[in-house]
Amino acid sequence: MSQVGTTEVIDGVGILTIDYPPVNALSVHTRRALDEGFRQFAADDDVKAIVLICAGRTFIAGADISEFGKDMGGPSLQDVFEIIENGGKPVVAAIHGTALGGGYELALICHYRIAVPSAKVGLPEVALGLLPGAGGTQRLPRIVGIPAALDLITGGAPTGAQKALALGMIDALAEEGNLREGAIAFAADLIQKGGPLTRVRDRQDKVEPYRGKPEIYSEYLAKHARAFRGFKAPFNIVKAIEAAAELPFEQGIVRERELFQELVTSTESAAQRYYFFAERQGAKVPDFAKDVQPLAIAKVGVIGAGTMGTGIAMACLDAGLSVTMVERDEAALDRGAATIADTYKKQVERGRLKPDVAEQRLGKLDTALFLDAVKETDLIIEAVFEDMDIKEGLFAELDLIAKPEAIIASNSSFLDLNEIAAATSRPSGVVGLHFFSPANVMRLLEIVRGSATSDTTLATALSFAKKIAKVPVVSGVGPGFIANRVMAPRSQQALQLALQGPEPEQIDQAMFNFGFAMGPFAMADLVGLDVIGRGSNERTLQSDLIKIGRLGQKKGGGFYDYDASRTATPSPVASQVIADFAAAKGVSTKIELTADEIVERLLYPVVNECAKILDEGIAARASDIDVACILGYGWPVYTGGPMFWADTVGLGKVVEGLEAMGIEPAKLLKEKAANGESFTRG
Ligand code: T1G
Repeated sequence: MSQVGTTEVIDGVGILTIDYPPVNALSVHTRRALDEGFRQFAADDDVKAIVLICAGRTFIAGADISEFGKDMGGPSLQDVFEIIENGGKPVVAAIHGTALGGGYELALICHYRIAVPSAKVGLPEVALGLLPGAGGTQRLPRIVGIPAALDLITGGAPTGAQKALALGMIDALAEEGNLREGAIAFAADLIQKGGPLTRVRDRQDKVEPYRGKPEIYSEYLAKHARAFRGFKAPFNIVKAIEAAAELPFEQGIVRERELFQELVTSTESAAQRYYFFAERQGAKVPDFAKDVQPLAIAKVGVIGAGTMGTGIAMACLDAGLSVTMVERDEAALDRGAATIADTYKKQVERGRLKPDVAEQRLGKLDTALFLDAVKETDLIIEAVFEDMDIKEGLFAELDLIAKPEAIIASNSSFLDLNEIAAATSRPSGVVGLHFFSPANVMRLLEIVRGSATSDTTLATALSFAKKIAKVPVVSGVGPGFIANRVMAPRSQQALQLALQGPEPEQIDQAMFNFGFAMGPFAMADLVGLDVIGRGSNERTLQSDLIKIGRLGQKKGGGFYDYDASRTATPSPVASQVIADFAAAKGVSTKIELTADEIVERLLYPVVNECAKILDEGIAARASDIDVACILGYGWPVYTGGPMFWADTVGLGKVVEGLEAMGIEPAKLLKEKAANGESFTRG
């Protein structure tokens, strides 16, 4: 037996334990262990039933994503599944942690599934731009029916054990912490009872009622058009599930394999698999700090009860932390506290949050008018007005109040963290925690490392990010850090282009078709032109629009006109303001561009800025920049982010495009293009 699998036999029950850290992925080692173990039990007459169980943190969490695109080696998943499903002896999958993707498909091959209450099962392949390629699209519908299978597989979210039991995704629950005994007893009972073995593939009762109804699938795709826009996998998943209703099992499996092959060779899936690892890579403590013990964070002080302060407070409360929110202005403090209470109330009303959990969270929120209230907190996060004098004064005060080992963080989106840290006697304990609004929803957290930030502070910030379910990206100190800085050229280019002819709606449409939720002009109107243009005194397109009372969606329209339901229409007034501004700036050349040309004009400069911050060391790796843009700005994940996308386009083409625009390509970009290298292709 390979070291990954161990076998034993107890009273006629063969037990195969898989142990392949960290998540028992279905690598070649695991497939070999399964193959050997099941062949051994098939040949052993003493074995009358089999339990498949895993060691470590979880049941099998799926195929080994790192194997895709390489020679997989060893027995194939199909060969292994064949031995299990048709070995003639009842097989019980004993599930703890998560049985996901190929792991849950393996459980569906088994004749029975038993799980502990804390376990979760699911088919999340859609997040990797794939579909369940080991029979999941054919077997799951035979358990839960077509409608539920459509939701479960195009959604990809795991299902908790209780609900899985109700849906039939598992057959029984074992006592928490007693899975092995529970599974052996379940198998022993099967031996006792005897009787025919039913394979999931042989079940028809859940799919028959949906046979010959193609409208189910067209209606489903129409209903989810917005969510599926730009992706490939959901469409192939729906086709595969339709095959489960329309075709005999064996033909359905062939169809599934065809549809899987289309996806696994697509750029979209390559991008989404790249992103899976990119998110995790950025969250890792850097090697130089890996032996450092992060500080324990249980109590958080939040200074400022505005939009960001209340969002940050909720992010911490949602993670079970205690929060003391301080705001000097009593009315503002009351508004902040009311916002938090109201948000939880709405979540309870919508059934998204249990009332007792909302109570628990609110019970951990204290509010105060004085900074002294945060003297016992482990981490203090300031979210006050973006003004250096205000922040320096506040940090100096906090330095005198906070515990010596407390970390003080700034939520600033662009101010120099080193300057802020210098206002304290503890620069090693100062870090930037740049949240994106709404802070309790957006998953990106830019961790800004100052020149004096210690390894312990950095490791604690990364650990805190994971605790509050954020995806951290570490940034050096520089204006706009990572996401805001690299995405700024997109807006700048859009404004410049609008002066040369293309209307805002044409530019926005090109960005929407590329995969953004909305274009820069629609975004500016949504955020508010007074917010977007805040801080600059020079005359801009925004200032001209603000001057005539056009602040965006909230007041008087902006680049677009809006009706009472805030539906946007092109604005002749805004077009005239743009024309007048262009004339005032002496811009006379009018150009016509295709959508692809608009994409190049707006996004090649973004790639250029990415190359600059990589070269400057503001970002440690290209994939961090991709994570920041995908999570911070909704860059379409199926393109992998600006760096992965630039490699797909070809760095040489990007360099040529920039030069044609009169933009000097970044040194690193030119070097990589000249050397035929890439940013993200290993
Ligand atoms: N393959 C390879 N490595 C994986 C992996 C996988 N499937 N899942 C996790 N890892 C690594 C991960 O990179 C990290 O590595 C470590 O394990 C811990 O992960 C045929 C085609 C299971 C819920 O999509 O959702 O099956 O950074 O930090 O937060 O139809 O991992 O330590 O070096 O995420 O506790 C389908 C993906 C695959 C599940 C655990 N399966 N994994 O979360 O730990 S495709 C998935 C997860 C497939 C079949 C198809 C999560 C988790 P490192 P982690 P976690």
